[in-house]
Amino acid sequence: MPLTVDFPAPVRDWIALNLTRGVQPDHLKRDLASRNNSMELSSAMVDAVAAAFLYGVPMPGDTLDLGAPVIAFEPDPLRVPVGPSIQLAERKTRVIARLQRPAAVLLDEFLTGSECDQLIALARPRLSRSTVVDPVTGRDVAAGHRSSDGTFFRLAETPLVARLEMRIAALTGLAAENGEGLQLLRYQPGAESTPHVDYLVAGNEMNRESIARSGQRIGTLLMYLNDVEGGGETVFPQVGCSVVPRRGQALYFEYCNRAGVCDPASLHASTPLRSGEKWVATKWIRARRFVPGGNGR
Ligand code: PD2
Ligand code: ZN
Repeated sequence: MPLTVDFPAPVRDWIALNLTRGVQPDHLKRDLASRNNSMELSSAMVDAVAAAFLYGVPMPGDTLDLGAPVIAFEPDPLRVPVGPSIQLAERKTRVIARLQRPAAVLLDEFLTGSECDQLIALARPRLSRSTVVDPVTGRDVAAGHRSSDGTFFRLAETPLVARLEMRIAALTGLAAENGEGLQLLRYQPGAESTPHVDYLVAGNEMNRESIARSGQRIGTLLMYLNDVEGGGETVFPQVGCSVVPRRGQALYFEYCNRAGVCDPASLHASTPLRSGEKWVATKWIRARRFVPGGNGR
């Protein structure tokens, strides 16, 4: 029978701030224990906040259950159909490889060469420096983990974008409305995306409101629009796996199970591009219809 205790909001926020700054959980536990808290309570408080960062689960409220089961990620099967090829509306794509953890599939001929060129031509004149969400403030900031240029398209903004969104819906079995606006990214030499997870961490008000409006992000589709000359691989450092971008191919991975727990093994990055350009189109997919907030997320 778990024992329920008070969890004062200022203590929770202090733990969240220090975890965001990179302070080790054990250090925080010892610090709390030195201030008249039992080690069991100190550990439970830090573990509950750390779980929100690691597994994308909600931040604890103003009470805590001591002795509650430890959170662990249990993978669900990928939503994608099984088999060597998949019919996606008017187009058939071939499966190159599947990965169980993180749950992923690599697809050939997801887009035609002409579709890749058209997307690049649409995006090139409207590129600006990519932004990321600051985990503390929730605001968009330049640089951070990504040094590419990018632009977003509205849902069905052009006939090509609408056609691709139908293709993605057929792949995932999720409505096109669950998708955030298609994002086009261009990496130039030296540009990279440092290791991150795509699910939203409830560490700031903007992310909490975004999750409340549209549900958690549950999957990412990366569509590679050109062959790269060197570098620019999408890597999953927790599982030691990388994907080399090939024009027209797509990588789809899922990280949030039906219980709302997200997979830390989905940590990923784009390695620094050595020469030329890398173009990729990204679709982030929500658990429910995507309703953008003031910052577009
Ligand atoms: O361009 C990539 O390979 C990449 C890597 C990591 C893209 C993203 N994340 C993303 O758009 O979330
Ligand atoms: Zn990413």
